[in-house]
Amino acid sequence: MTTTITQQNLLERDDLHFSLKFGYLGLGMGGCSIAAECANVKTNVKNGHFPYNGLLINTNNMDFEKINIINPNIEKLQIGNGKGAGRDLEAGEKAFTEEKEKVTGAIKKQFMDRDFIWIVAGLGGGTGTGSVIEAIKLLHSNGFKKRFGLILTLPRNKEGSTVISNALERLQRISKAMAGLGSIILVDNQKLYDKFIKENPNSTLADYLTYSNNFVSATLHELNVVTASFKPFGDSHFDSSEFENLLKTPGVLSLSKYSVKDSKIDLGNESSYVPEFKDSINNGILSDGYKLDNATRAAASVISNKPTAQRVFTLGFTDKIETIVDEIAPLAGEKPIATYVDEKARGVHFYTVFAGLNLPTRVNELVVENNRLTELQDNKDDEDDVLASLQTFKRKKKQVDSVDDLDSLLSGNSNTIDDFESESKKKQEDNYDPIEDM
Ligand SMILES: Nc1nc2c(ncn2[C@@H]2O[C@H](COP(=O)(O)OP(=O)(O)OP(=O)(O)O)[C@@H](O)[C@H]2O)c(=O)[nH]1
Ligand SMILES: [Mg+2]
Repeated sequence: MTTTITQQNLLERDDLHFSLKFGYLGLGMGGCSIAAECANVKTNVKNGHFPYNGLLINTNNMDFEKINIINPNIEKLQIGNGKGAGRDLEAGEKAFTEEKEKVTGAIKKQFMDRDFIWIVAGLGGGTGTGSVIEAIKLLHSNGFKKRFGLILTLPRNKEGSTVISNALERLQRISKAMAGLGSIILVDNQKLYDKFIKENPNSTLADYLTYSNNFVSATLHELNVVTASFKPFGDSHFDSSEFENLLKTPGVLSLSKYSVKDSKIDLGNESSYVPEFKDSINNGILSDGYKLDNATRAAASVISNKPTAQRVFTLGFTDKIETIVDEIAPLAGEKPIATYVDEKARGVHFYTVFAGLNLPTRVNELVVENNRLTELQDNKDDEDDVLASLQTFKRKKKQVDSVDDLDSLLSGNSNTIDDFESESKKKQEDNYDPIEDM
């Protein structure tokens, strides 16, 4: 599967550096799958074959078997009964809390030397979603204060009301605590899925999940490499410590990338790159629908090979990029623009990061979808009410107007209310089969 993001073959090179040593704490099936993929990144760099590590926590033992682990620095920890939390938030939370000491020990052991930890969970299930708040509290109070962020997936519309309401319940609580956390990266499964099935109509959901997990992994690794590896061109610079500050900024992080052929950029003609660069910012990589003018920090990095850099990275060009970022995020306290030379680059690559954002409009959409499903359920309940009211229906007793009728009444052969009641009782019996009774 191809990801357009690794055009520079970053994984095959041995001449790269990393800004931060990431540790990935995966919670639940989705969280563990993404965390493993991110921690599996393997490079040719000496003493950096596996620059990241991971701790995978799940209540479902079998799920660990489904995860592809190539990095020996990834540990697994089973909590709860080994059978999963069955989309039950409380069960997931309980499993985590009950084994807090074991988890704390594993976290300290695994992440001691890490610069930054990502808590990763797929929102919507029982284990990951149920334990994410406890995991936040645990890192916060065990030496990782302000040194961790969240990677959370947002469910697709068709995943059902339990999944959507689980996700919204925890998002609501997380959003209230956002000021005390590092950055949050949202992976919008609906957005990535729509794009994926359009391009791969014959693929499966499992293919999509693999693709999306690779995509998240490549995005984070690429950003981490870009900020540390390449020679700044000119005096503007965006370095590892600034990258770290971005990640530590409370609020949601929006990431974007735009790659274009070297020859396409024509400085005499802004339409050769400006509209597409702006679009890339609004479309984001992993999620979109942000009010970017709320950003408290922003950064843009542009990379090309030397001949292109000498032609393109003029004062006029960096001024243009700076103006665009400034117009989009006027309130950002810092917004460094940096240009770099990567001798091996093919094409020109624009990366932007906007930090300190509020939740995106996708969350609104999920609330609307949740309300629609609740309303549907209410209407369904109304139908059930019709049945229930039918059960309470009482037929008026027949007027006794002849001797025959009186006889039948006395003999118990009449078709009266009692019959109806015994009928409905029968219908409530366990083995009652409505089809047989038709
Ligand atoms: N991008 C991506 N999303 C995933 C993946 N697996 C699950 N998800 C999303 O995460 C949500 C939660 O699912 P799981 O992670 O399987 O749930 P869990 O935390 O294991 O919870 P329980 O199984 O209920 O104990 C799903 O509804 C999906 O939207 C994955 O591999 N990649
Ligand atoms: Mg599970």
